[in-house]
Amino acid sequence: MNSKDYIQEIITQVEKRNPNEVEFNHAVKEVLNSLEPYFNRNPHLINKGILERIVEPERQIYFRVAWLDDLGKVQVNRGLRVQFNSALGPYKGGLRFHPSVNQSIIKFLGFEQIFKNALTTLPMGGGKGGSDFNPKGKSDNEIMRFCQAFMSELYRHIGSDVDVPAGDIGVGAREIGYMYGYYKKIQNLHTQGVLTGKGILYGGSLVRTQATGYGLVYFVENMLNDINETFKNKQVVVSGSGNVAIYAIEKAQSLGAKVIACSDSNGYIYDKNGLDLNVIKKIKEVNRGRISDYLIDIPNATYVEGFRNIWSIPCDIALPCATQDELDLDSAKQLVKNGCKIVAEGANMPCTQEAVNYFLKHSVYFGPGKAANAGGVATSGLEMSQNSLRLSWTFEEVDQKLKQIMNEIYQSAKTTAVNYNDPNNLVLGANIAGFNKVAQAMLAQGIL
Ligand code: NDP
Ligand code: 2IT
Repeated sequence: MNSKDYIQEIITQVEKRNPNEVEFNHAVKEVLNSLEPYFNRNPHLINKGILERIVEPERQIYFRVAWLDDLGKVQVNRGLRVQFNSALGPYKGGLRFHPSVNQSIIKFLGFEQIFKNALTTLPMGGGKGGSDFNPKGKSDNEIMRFCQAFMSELYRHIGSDVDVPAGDIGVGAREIGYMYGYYKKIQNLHTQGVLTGKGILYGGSLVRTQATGYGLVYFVENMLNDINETFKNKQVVVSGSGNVAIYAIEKAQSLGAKVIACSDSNGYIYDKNGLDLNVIKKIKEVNRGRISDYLIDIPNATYVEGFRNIWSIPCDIALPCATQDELDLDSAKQLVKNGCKIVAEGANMPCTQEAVNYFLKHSVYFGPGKAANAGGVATSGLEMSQNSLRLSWTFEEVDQKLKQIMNEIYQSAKTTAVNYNDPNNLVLGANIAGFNKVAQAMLAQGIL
C-alpha cells in the first residue's frame, strides 16, 4: 500500500469510529495529511501499525463529579481524562473546565499534546482532561468544592510517573492549588510532581505562569528573525485575555511591539495607543471581570461585541490565544487583505483548516500551535524536573531554558520543513518532527 492510501484508510477509519467528533477528526486529519512525504521516505513503517495505534487513546476515563453549590443544591458534572499516548513518558497535559467540554474536544487536545510534548525534547507522553463545569460566576467556595470533588476520583488515575495534569482554559493557579491540596490529603503524600502549575510555595516553578505566552513570543521572534524582522514597532493583535494572551502581550510589548487589541468570549477591545496591560491584569487576574471593563479605566479605547471580529483590525502579527476554531476563512482573508505577515497559534487549533490553508497559500508565515504554544507544557516539564531534584531554579534560569527550548522547537520544525522541500511550511515541519519521535519510540517498545 502506498503512503497516500495508507493515510486515507486511517482517516476514514477514524471518521467511522468517531462520528460527530468534529474537533478530533480535524486534529487527526491535520496531522495525518502532512505525513505523506514522511511515509514516502519511510515506507517500511507503513506496515508497523503506528498510525492505527496513535489515533486511538491508550485509556479514557469518565466520571461523575457531584458537588454542593452555595445554596446546598446537588450539582453534577462530567469529568474526563484521556490518556492518549505514553511512548515518550508519563501522560502529560492540561485540564479544561468549560461548559463546551466534551469527548471530542478533550481527544483533539490530547492528540495534539502527543506531538507538542515530543517537540519540547522532554520525556512526556500526551494526555488531556477536564469537565463541562462552568467556573464563570461561581464563588470561591464553589470552585474549591468542585475541584475537591473532581480530584476525589481523578487521584486514582494520576501520579508523577503515570499521568501529570496541569491547567488549561478555566484552570489556573487557584484550581491547581485546590486540586493539589486535596490530592495530598487523600493520598497522604506530598508528591509534588503529580500536578504542574502549582503555587511557588509548594513546588511550583517560576515562569510557569508566563510560559505559554512568553514561549509563543520567543517562537515568533525566531520566525521574524528568519525574515529579517523584529517585534519593534509591529502592530500586534492578540485574541483572548486569559493566561496565554496576557503573557504573550507582556513579552511582545517588552520587545517593542504595539499590541492594539485583545478579547474575551463576549467581544474585543481596541486601543490605538497600545493596550495598558496593568488594566487588563486587574480585570482578568484580580476581578475575574469582563474585557469591556477596560473602558472604565481607558475611556478612549473602543469595545466591540463579538470576539471573532477582532481579526478585521489591521495588524502585522496576529496571535490567536483564546480557543479552537476562533479564526475562520473569512477572518484569514481579512488578515491577508490588511497585510498581516505572521500568524502564530497561542491557543490549541484556533485556526480552521481552511484558514491555515489560506495563510500557507498567501505567504503568511504561519506558526502552528503544537510548536508555537509548547512553552507552557515545556515549563511544566521543567517543573517536574525541579520537583524530582527537590530544588528550584531562579526565574532567569527557567526563562533561559524556556527560550532555548522554543528556539530548538522552531529549528526542528524549520529544518524538517526545509528537508522536505517546503521550507515555509511549519505545519508540515512540526507534524513530521513530532511524529517521528513518537513513532520511533513506539516502534522500539513493541506492539502495545
Ligand atoms: P484562560 O481560561 O486563562 O483564558 C481563555 C481566554 O479565551 C479567555 O479570555 C476566554 O474568554 C477566551 N475565550 C473566548 N472564547 C472562548 C470560548 N468559546 N471558550 C473558551 N474560552 C474562550 O485559558 P488559557 O489562556 O490558559 O488558554 C487559552 C488557549 O491556549 C486554549 O486554547 C488553551 O488550550 C491554550 N493553551 C494553554 C496553555 C496554558 O499553559 N494555559 C498552554 C498551551 C495552550 P472568557 O473569559 O470570556 O471565557
Ligand atoms: O495545551 C497545553 O499545552 C496546556 N494546556 C499545558 C499543559 C501542561 O501540562 O502544562
